[in-house]
Amino acid sequence: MAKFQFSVGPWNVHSGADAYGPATRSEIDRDEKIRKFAEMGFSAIQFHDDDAIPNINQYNEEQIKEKAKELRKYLDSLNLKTEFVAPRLWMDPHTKDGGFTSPYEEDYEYAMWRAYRSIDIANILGAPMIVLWLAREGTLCAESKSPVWATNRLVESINKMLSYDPKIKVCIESKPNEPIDRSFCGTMGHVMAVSAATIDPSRVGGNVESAHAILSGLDPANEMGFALAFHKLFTVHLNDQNSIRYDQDKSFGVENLRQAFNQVKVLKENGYGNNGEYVGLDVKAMRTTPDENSYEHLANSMKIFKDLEAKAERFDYDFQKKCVETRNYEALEMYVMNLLMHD
Ligand code: GLO
Ligand code: MG
Repeated sequence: MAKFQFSVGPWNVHSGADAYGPATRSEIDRDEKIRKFAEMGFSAIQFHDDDAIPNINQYNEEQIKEKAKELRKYLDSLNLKTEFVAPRLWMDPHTKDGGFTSPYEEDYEYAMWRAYRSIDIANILGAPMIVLWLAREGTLCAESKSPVWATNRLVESINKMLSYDPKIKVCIESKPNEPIDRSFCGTMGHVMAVSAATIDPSRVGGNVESAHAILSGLDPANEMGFALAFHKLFTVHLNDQNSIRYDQDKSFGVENLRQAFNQVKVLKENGYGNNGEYVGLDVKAMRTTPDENSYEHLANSMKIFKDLEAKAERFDYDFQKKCVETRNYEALEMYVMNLLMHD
């Protein structure tokens, strides 16, 4: 069985600015972060289109491809793969009201331009898919957009991406809210339904982020299991989250170890990774973290994952079966507690 391989994005090391205060750490150069990720044992990098090509709006299609080729050389020199490219539509003034579901035609055209460019960049970097985190595809004012129209527009937009490139996969990262109030594609259930409505469902899947599932009031391992049942768990964004509040992106497992264990277990049980899927981390350092510990949350998340993997390895399926046969779920639960609490 393939060993789990890890991936991460440059945004996972950041300067600590939040909605209420400025940066608390110095900025680190993108290529320096990437070099450090390789040293830490990551196998692949996740990119926003404008992480790969900073100031992407200033360049034409050919220039973007040329710049992507330069980045590819750097990644090859470090023996790193690219997992995906994601159009960072939420940052641009054109898409302040969403892109694929913007009521303005010019914003829609711009969003599609960024999606096509992301596909071009993914092809050059050797990534099989683009990720759509649909940050602003929803409403701030509930009456401003029809959810029926918006859902159909989303399917239409994905169909255009699938037609633009016959091989590219489109992976939707669901999230119920933040920064938008009401998202059109909040859970894996939504993602699977959108996938089924496209012209090639086999190329449209999901990215389960632990924190996003928790924000939806759902269990992340169950969300992963649901997508796995349809062979559509294209990637994961592991992290943790204290209940339904602002999106926290805590280190994996620090808030709810049993829930984290079950995520590792469902991935392991279902051969996740055997088709080249990565264990993606989407974690942020706490704002108070000093410069010298800028990467610690990543190292911690990886260590917690690996330690839980070792626990999952020891999971006694015979005992589990016996407990189910006798309906002794108290014993099964205590077995899991003991497994997690003791060596
Ligand atoms: C925010 C998302 C974000 C995406 C990333 C890739 O809530 O989790 O980090 O995963 O931008 O599109
Ligand atoms: Mg994410």
